[in-house]
Amino acid sequence: MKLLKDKVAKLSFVALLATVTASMFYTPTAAAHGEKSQAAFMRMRTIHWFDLNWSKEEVPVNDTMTISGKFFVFSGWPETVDKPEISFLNIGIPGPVFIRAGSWIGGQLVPRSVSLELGETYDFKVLLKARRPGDWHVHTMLNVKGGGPIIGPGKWVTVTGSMKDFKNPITTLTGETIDLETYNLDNTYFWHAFWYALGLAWMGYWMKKPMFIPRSIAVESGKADSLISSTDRKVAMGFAAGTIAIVAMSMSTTNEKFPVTTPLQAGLLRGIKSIEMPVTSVAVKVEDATYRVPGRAMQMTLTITNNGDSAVRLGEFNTAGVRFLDSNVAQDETGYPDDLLAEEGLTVSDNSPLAPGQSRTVQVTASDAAWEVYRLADLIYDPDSRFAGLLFFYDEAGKRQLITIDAPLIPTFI
Ligand SMILES: [Cu+2]
Repeated sequence: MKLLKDKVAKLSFVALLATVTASMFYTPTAAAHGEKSQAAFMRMRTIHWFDLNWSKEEVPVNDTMTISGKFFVFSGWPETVDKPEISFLNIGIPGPVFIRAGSWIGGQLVPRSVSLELGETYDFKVLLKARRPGDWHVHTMLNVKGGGPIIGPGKWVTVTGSMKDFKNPITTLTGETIDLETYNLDNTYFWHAFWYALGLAWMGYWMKKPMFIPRSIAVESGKADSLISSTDRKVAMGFAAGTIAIVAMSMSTTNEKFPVTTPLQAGLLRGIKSIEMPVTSVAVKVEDATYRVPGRAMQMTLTITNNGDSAVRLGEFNTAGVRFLDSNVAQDETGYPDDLLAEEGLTVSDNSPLAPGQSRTVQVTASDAAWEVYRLADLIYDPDSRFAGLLFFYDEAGKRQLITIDAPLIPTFI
């Protein structure tokens, strides 16, 4: 009987250990990386990312992929976020699992911060080169000085291969080709080790002799001078003169080895070209907009007027990176991230073609788990219950029009 008890005790201990160990190694996959926790109204009323395209979903180390698309700088920019006068086109990844080989806005290379204007739409492209194997959630992202990170949609991209093989060659203007991944590393290690060793040598020289109590007694009894001998003084001078000599010599040999160097290139890039957006012929008035708390949907009453010469239908509503589509009108062909794509998320009370010259008031419901998963429902906690988004209308020829809307978003409670 006792034997059995012992066995049970032992086994439960093992089970406990296993549980603890398992829980230590359990890391739930996060599908979003930062943006969910940001204020919903801020995500809806700053940068609208659209027409995004990730050129690949799987990339071997050293291969490149591009993320391209457009972003609209919302005109009703929140007060608490500085205007994007100094912004930087970034990419949201956990460290350099890719390197950014290039990034462009409006066709211009943007390695520095740029000035963007409210109400303008820009196209961008980022060229990424795979470095570290793994599954990475790659976000487009804009950093706004005085505002913080504005995180765009993220998509999972797999990097295969081995990081050992990663190369980052670059040819300098002096004609030398170097690998930025390892360039100058030995030199950095050498000089740091050298000066550290010199510091240790200085300490070692004094530490050979007793350090504290005998010296303290000598100082207190007025014999402090006896602690530093003439040899000590010579050694000190040797270290001082040697250090100055090594600094001067190594500085001049470095200048000989690298005769052409330039200062760090910096400074804001202004005059970034925005896209000339086509004149729209659809007018939309948001009569009211509500969302149920708790709930997974928002509702809008829209009065749509077609001033063009072709009948139009509403295909998409896009806010904070979540795309609600009416699958009868629009389908996604870009491999947009699943968790942000509501393929049949948009319901319009009457989405029959709206003839030219006609006006119609419709009930539009944008509904998907994403509304809750991406915590847009958390607008209830925000100090400004207003939303903004993009509406995409399609005419009979499939031509698309983009209309931006914004209005108060009023909660309704069950
Ligand atoms: Cu992410």
